[in-house]
Amino acid sequence: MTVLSVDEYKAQGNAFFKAEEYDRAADMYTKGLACPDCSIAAVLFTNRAAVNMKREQYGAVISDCDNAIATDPRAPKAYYRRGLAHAALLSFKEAAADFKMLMAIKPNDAKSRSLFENAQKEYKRRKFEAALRVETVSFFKALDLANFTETIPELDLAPGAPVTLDYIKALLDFFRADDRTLPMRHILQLLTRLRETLMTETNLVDLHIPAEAMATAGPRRVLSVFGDFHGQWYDLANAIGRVGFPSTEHRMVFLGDYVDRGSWGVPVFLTIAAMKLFAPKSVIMLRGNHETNDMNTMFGLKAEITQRYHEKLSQGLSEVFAHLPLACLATVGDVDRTFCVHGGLPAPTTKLSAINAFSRTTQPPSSGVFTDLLWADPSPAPGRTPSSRGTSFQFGPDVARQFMEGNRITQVLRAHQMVEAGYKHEFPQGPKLTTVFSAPKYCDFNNNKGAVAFYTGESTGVEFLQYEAVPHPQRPLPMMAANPLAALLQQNK
Ligand SMILES: [Mn+2]
Repeated sequence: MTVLSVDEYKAQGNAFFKAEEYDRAADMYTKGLACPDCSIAAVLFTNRAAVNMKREQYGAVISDCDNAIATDPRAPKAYYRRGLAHAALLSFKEAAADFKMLMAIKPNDAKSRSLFENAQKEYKRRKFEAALRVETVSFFKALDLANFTETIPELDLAPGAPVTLDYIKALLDFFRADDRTLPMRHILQLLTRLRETLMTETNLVDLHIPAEAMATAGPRRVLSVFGDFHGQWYDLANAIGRVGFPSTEHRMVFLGDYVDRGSWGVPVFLTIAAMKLFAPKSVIMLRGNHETNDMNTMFGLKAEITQRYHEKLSQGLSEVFAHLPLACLATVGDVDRTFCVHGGLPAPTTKLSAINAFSRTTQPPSSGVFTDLLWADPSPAPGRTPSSRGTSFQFGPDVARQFMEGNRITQVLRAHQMVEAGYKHEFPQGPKLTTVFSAPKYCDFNNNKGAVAFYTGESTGVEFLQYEAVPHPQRPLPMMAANPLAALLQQNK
């Protein structure tokens, strides 16, 4: 292997960064930092922070910037990136402190001042809101369907009338045609029913596909498992077109992160909701870390609602999100006990029964089983190590093995991370744990494929369907309008 000079590692890292090959860019900067004569450590740390910003690993951005600042206490880009990462983690007080330093370093820079003022404003606003927080009347009590008269006849659900396959097709046609905004009346009808259905489910849902059902199905799909869609409705519609609709024979598990980032979070969530209402026992909708108030404020859903829907819808969706179950145990053909979850695994000694032992109808706490299920990531490093996201942990193959053996789980399917091929086997030496990501060309600036995990009646193990992104109308990303800090995060500048 050729050993490069520090400057060559930097140049190569920058070239990979420009080519959007972020893992290889980070690798070059890391190698540069390991050089014994490294004289540009602050630059390399700051550049690696930019890579981690792209990878949405805000905890890692902060630690890289900490290191850069320790080497060069007046490195403006380090304060800038650390400030943005703090904002992404909703630590606006820390963000404001970083932007204040930036102002001190660049006294006549208007942009630094505006960053500081925005962070401080957001910090004060949140403090004020927290102080005012009182029991609010449920969205479902406060809003009367009779006040919303605009209807689309083929989408009007009379009380007691079931959601049919024709309804789902009409809903898909509606969203597809001219990128239309669904009237509140129909949103309320769907959300009211979805909330009631979700209330009957436990935190950990059982989904049993007996061997006889596999034999009867033959080459047809019996189970499809979808990862993040993040508001990419056109890609969701494409994926459904490829795998088919749900039915009593074709079960579906959605691993969460329906909203934020993309421009069509509300349509993604409502389309999946309609499929669940059509086949409630066959379609399982899990909660992702983006089905939470903090994420929705910063990453776009709230802005999407402000731009296109009734302002109160934020509260309504928040209430429904809080009823989404947190994990699913799918027994496929009486053999594969597949644990489905958005993020990852909790502490290795956790029993499955512990997942049902708390109330989920809140925002996730700062740590514990609830938070690990939504936020944790796998890592080749053994044990539980600090997460580069700043929330929950990374867990190694040893942790996964212990948790899986202790609960007789044969396989884990999780989402939460963009992967180039749309799916990725995280532990080549075992145990079987696979990331599934269903949003191709994520955020319109990555080059990844999307994938859906599936079993047919003839599958001897999980299979994957990969697909490319499909065209979508041009609509400014809602995050750009959320606030100036969110806009910078979206651009990853
Ligand atoms: Mn996620």
